[in-house]
Amino acid sequence: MGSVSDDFTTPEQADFAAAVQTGLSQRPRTIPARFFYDLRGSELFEDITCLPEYYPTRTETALLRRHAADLARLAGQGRPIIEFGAGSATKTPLLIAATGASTYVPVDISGEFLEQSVATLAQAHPQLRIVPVVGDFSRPLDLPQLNRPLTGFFPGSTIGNFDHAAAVDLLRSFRQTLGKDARLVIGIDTVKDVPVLEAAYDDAAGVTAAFNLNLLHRINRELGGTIPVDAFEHRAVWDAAHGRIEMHLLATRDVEFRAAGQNFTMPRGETIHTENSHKYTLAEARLLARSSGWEPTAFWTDADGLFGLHVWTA
Ligand code: AVI
Repeated sequence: MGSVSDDFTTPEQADFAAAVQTGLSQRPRTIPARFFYDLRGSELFEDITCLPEYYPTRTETALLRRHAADLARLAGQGRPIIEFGAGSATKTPLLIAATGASTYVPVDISGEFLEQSVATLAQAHPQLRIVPVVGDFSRPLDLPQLNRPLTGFFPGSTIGNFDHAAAVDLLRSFRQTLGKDARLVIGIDTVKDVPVLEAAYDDAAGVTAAFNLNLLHRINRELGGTIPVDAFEHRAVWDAAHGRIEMHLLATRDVEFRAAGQNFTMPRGETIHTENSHKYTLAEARLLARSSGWEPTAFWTDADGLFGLHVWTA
């Protein structure tokens, strides 16, 4: 019998297998949220962003549109934009147009995903210089030669998927990567009424449920899993103590299965914790900026206070 790294040959598969082995063996059981995003998971996430209950995407997009003139003034005009993540076909062009950037540097760990989004952007903006960087943006990066200072872009409240300590580390590392006089345009979801929050993560059409359950299908597809997916249900609950929505997969009966070369048993009622999505009040968001070496410069929200768009200065 080979070890896990022999059985699951690509580095991505070995990483996934190791995370599943460790995560399903501990209590509470967890699988890190980054494993949601295989091809199917990425498609489902795109569908989530269009759901009526999922307010973040359309609210942030409207804020980028409404505050184009403010962004031109405060986010740094004509600077190269470094986006942490492969970029969104809608939001990225809005920031580029607002600030008049002529160079765009998307940073993503997945070369394939990066290629796709670069191709879409290049077609729509033939005059834009696009310099994709394949790399892990959670570590300080060496960027190509660029005209400094730089403006970073981290939309979507992706910061919310990191625990507080990890969020501070990440934002510090952005600061280091971006360098002197940098600006960061960052979208951060706000704390709001619990029913609104829970509906955003448990929509009526069941798309978020499918996104969560896809993680189990992915284990079955890629790691020789025998998980009876029909025995699991999606749960999304607001945890007031931590200020976050937690997503779980709940076993609705006793189950036994194999995954990543190991046997697991789970009694009915136990869950696998799959994601945290932290929400920040304005005061908490400012504290997050200052604890990670940034100075909060500007903040905009919509009439209902559903989402926050911030500009920070290094
Ligand atoms: C990517 N991230 C910011 C999303 C969020 O809202 O935390 C992921 C997501 N999970 C369920 N719905 C959306």
